[in-house]
Amino acid sequence: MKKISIDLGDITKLNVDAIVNAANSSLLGGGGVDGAIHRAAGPELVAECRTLHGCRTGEAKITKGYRLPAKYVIHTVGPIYSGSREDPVLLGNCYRNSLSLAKENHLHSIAFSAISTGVYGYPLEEATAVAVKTVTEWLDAHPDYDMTVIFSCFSQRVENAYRKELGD
Ligand code: AR6
Repeated sequence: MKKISIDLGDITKLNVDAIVNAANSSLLGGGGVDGAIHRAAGPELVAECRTLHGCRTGEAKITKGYRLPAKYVIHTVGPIYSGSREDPVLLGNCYRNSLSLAKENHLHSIAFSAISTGVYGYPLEEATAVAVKTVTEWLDAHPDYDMTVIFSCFSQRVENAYRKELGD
């Protein structure tokens, strides 16, 4: 069975153990996928987020999913694209730390939004390459752990980028 798949649509509809939010360092909500997740989860989500005292770029924190079909939300903060060598390192950290946090919580399915590719300005093809490489490496490093990964694509353009990168 393939461990990685692509879903074209709204991440808030996915029935998985965890969805990964492209948050900002306050963790108190925002626009884009962050706004959609908070709206769908309900006000209990921001209440729990307030107890977490923010999140640094590249790190990840977990909350319950509340009114979402997903059991948990993993909040990670992608880099604001600058064109520096740090960008792919920080973006890779988002994917790796989210997967490790999911495993620590005994979760077995995770859906990622395309972190940093909206408001944060990361060029889509470059970000997709980092996402696919980091997730593939993590899965290869944990062959005995059952984890399925969905790349949630909100537009055809994003889906095309993932299909190309995955060779589908
Ligand atoms: N489901 C799946 N993907 C979505 C959805 C959705 N419902 N809505 C948008 N996307 P962005 P960033 C895609 O801007 O670049 C927020 O204000 C979107 O098409 O949400 O990491 C935060 O609070 C794009 O491909 O996140 C931060 O301040 C991807 O999600 C800042 O934006 C990411 O776009 C984070 O910026």
